[in-house]
Amino acid sequence: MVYVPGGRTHIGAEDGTPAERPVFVADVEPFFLDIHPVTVAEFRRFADATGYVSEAEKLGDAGVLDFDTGQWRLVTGAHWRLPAGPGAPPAPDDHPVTQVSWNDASAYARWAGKRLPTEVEWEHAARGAGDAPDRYSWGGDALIVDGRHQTNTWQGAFPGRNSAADGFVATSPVGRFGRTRLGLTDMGGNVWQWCEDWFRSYADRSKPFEPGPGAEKVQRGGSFLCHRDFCHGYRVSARSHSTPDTALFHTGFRCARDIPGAAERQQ
Ligand SMILES: [Ca+2]
Repeated sequence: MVYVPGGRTHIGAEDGTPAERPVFVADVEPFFLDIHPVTVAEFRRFADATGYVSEAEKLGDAGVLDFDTGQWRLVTGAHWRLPAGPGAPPAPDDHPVTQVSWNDASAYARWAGKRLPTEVEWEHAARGAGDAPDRYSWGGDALIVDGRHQTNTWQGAFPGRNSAADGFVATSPVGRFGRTRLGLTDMGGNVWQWCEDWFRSYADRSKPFEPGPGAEKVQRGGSFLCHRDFCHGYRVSARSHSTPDTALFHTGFRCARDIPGAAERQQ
């Protein structure tokens, strides 16, 4: 894990989507954050040790995007071992685990003695724990630096033509892209990552909230499906959301951990 210093960070982007506004200031305590998303191999160790059965495995299907139409469909037999279904190759060990619901991610985190990050922690870390105004977590505003792709996203026309100019049609090995100034990777692109929070408007963030049926959890980071002209979800301020029982083949997670006594030491 990486030590993420505490500090004051502007959260959101006034030039982002409506969900990213209004920008607010947050004070964040130090914490540890996984260097990269939880991998298929790591999730397998959890499943083997505990006998855990994921929600997609219980339901018998999970969400896969049809690259040609851009439409999501439920594929029978898709789950974290076979993220695109039985007709496609199994998930490689060193890729981020996908087809895990928020509930699955939380169960893994508890087993590992960790927790999911809050979205404020996630953005604070993506901004280098230094309130960096950069659009992207690896710094700056460029997707290609010195001829190298900095992130695994969608190149070409969306939908219909995924040119995979970055080398990957779907997920990529963790650590391949986007090293940040804190040493984190995959904080933009590859897979969306579940956060602890319920998804709410920033304008309502201080108001009482009781999650009802259909309430959704926050996802951060963008994925291999994100196109710059559509969701552009790999910006540090971008947000997505889904119900906590939803499993999709472009969504994974990474874990955080508290530093005992950090809040007291910071005061
Ligand atoms: Ca790609």
